[in-house]
Amino acid sequence: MISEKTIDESAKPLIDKAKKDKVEIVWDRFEKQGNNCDFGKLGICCKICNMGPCRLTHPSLPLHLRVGPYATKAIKGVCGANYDTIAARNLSRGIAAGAAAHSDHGRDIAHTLLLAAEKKTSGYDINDEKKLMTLAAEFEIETAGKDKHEIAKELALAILDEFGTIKNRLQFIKRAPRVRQELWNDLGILPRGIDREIVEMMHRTHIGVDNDYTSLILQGLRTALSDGWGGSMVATELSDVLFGTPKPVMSKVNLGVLDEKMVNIVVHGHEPILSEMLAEAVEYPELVELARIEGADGINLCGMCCTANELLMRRGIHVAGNFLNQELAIVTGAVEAMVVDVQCIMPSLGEVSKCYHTLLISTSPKAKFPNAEHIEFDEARGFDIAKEIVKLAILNFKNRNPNRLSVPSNPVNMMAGFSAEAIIAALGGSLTPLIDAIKEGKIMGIVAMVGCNNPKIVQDKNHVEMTKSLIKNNVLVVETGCSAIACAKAGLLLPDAVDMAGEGLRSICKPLGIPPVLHMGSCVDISRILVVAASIANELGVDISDLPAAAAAPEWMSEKAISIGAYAVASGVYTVLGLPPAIIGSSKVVELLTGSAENYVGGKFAVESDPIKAAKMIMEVIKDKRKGLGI
Ligand code: SF4
Ligand code: MSK
Repeated sequence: MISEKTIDESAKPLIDKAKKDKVEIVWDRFEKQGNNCDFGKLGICCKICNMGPCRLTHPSLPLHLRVGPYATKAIKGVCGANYDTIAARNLSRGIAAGAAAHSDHGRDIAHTLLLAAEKKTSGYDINDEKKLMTLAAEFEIETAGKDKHEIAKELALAILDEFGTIKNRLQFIKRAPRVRQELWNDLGILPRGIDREIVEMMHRTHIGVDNDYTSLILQGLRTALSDGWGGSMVATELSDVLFGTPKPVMSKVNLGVLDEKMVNIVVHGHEPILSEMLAEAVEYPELVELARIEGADGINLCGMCCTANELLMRRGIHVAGNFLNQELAIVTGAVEAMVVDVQCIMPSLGEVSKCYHTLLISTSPKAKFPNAEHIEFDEARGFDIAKEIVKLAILNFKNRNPNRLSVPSNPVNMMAGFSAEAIIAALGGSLTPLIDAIKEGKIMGIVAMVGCNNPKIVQDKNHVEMTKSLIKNNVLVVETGCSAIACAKAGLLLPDAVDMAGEGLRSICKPLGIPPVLHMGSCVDISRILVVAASIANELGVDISDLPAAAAAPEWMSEKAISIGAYAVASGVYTVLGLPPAIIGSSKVVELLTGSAENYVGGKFAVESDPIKAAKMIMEVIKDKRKGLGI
């Protein structure tokens, strides 16, 4: 049943159409999987060395896996690793992979800034000089008598140094409250270098290295912190320098943003580097004219997943959808080119695009796809490559099959662009009005709603229901990634959505003309949320863990989401997951992450798949924190 797959009205007819067109999409493959591997779900299988793969028996395994020919009697791996070591190693490796993805994205942006500073690119320059100067001051770069390119070069080099092993302390850590920095230092989880923590995590999880689950998890938290306060923050801040710091902007969202009469180009993935050039190229007069010659009304650029969020935040470019919408965009039969870079791009897209006329174009040297055309991106020729891609899309317009064309109508209006700077500007220049509203109880607290879609959950349902419940209880919700797109599709990212909010929250948002749910950007932009949380804590003279704040990832699926959850907890934030990570085979790892973690770092995980119950759990924590602050 389609209602068990999605609540997105623009997606529903296309799920039907995929079936009619005999195109296999994500829900079909999910169904074919049947039950997930029971050992995998519990996190008690290990394939770290070739004495395995090892799997351990467990009372919660189904009978046929405990008795009989497929059963295992082992309670330890061949090397002697127990439940706790195996579960902790698996989880920590997931954190390392997620942190690597975010941080390598950050490194690419830093590298682009360096090339732009050296004037070795085509199309890139310093866009936000104010942010450049703020960051230069933060990195103690002497600016007197230097031009912006010299300063940008020094900043890019200083930031590239954050990835290495010499400095021994990430610069952005200083943004956290001093008590938090001391706590991280005392626990031995203060991140030293971005690559260093990821590499050390991989080293520690090699066979026969770190075999103590607490020690593994602590290094997992340090690795995650090197993402949130390191790689992700680098990606956000330097993207702002290159492409501008977001300001409130109106846009449209859902698969209805595709236009039957236009050449449709969908950018999908995560990095703004190529997509920013494409946004310029679609306005290039010769290409606009070529589109007309080819019989189209014009060129329609729209986005998918976090590349969408990057373009939306800075340019108001329309958003076609979030993670589970990616194949459906092609199923419309109206997409001339889907241009992808890295992360969250389904390997199935090439197969799906073969069923229509869509060109799937991969662009990153790090990410190639079956059945895709590869046009490798190079910053030195950025604008030229973007024009080449747009031209290919235009020339593909004539290959559309009108009998396979079906674009949903009714895109939804939305507001985005809430960087930390934009929130402060909307509040009149400081966070004080927000802090006062929290103190007075008009705003009970702040919740960061983040993360993906997952076919295990009806698409968008938990993001939307949980958000609605929280705003009704006067909680300001800040969102990023696919969560923000989910709520945008449901109309929650509009100033009018204050009518769904409680009286207190409404009384704050309405006069400011802002929605009760603020879109803060892509997944790496969760670092913007950390900055706001740290600023509020600093203003109040408390730690982040004292704030009436929480985080939630109700439909998470990626390793990046594991890293995000881990740095939220390590930063002192109560974090509710809609689905459990694969650790439940180790009661000790579960207890550490959902219980005693709070004694160490002031934050902990909880798991609840019912969005209303999850919202209630968060409200309880928010009330407790308010009590703790005496407000
Ligand atoms: Fe098995 Fe140990 Fe090798 Fe893992 S590391 S596969 S538990 S022997
Ligand atoms: S894109 S990591 S599916 S949020 Fe950032 Fe969406 Fe999750 Fe990817």
